[in-house]
Amino acid sequence: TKAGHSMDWTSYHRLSDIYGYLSYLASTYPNRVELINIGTSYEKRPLYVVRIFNCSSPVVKPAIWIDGGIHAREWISPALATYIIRQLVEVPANAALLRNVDWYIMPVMNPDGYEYTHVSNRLWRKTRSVTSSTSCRGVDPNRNFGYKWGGLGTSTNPCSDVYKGTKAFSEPETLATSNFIKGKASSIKLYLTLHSYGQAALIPWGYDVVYPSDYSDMLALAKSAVSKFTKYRYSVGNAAALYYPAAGGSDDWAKSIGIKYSYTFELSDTGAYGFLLPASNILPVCQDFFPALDVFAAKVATL
Ligand code: ING
Ligand code: ZN
Repeated sequence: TKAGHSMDWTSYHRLSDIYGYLSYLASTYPNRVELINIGTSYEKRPLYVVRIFNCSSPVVKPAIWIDGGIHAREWISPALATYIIRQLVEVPANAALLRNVDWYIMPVMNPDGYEYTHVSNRLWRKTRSVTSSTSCRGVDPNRNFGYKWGGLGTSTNPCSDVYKGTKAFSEPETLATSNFIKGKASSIKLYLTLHSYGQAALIPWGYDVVYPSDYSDMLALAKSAVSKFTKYRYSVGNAAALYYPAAGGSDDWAKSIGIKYSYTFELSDTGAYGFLLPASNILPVCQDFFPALDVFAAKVATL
């Protein structure tokens, strides 16, 4: 096509459209976009992180990490992650967001599960790895990160949707992601992971109703960010208190390695459609969310 890619935000897209868009951006905007292959999924799909930067000032800047698609069925999450990529890369009015901050965005952390929801089971949540059960596949990637792994809200049953896996980072997807983030951890000052649903900004710790010593700093920034939303109302609070205790989440792990500001965003809706959010909601959700990144970028620029 004329555009050079098949991506838009009026429908949900297959992985090939998303990955095609990432390579289009990397080849079209080589001075602002770097496409990084950080590893391979269980079913051998590439795992991609996009680095978005402004090369005019060569110093190492503080960085923001955003991931989507940890859970396969939460389609609004990769849709928002790719929208954020587009806004940062292709909309000149947003250039200020790149001035003092670098961005690492991984739109689909669990590509095998994402494709499985498109072709076989729309409500699949986990990875697609083979387990000790002959009939049940997959590990919950958001129970597989290596902080308090195996604690509350996790299962040893491979047939459970919150199966923790055989060990922390048993999944190639969580292992590659965590290794990449660890390698950049001194520059990454803020970790954002996009899920659905519920319209909430969840703050660690999630493994139990326990509050980090700097919780008030984390709460203040989250409240300031969601105050930018005009269409959808989000609740803000401790993940275990607002949702349920669940160990092995990515936000807890990011916090545990020293990334002070670490959040799970549960996007729209509040349950009417749940995971099956109609595609007509993609643009409204994305447009509502994007201004919150001003708040995060301004904070990170001071760190
Ligand atoms: N929600 C998260 C989950 O993994 C969560 C929310 C994580 C709550 C950790 C509390 C602690 O269960 C989704 N959408 O899966
Ligand atoms: Zn989720």
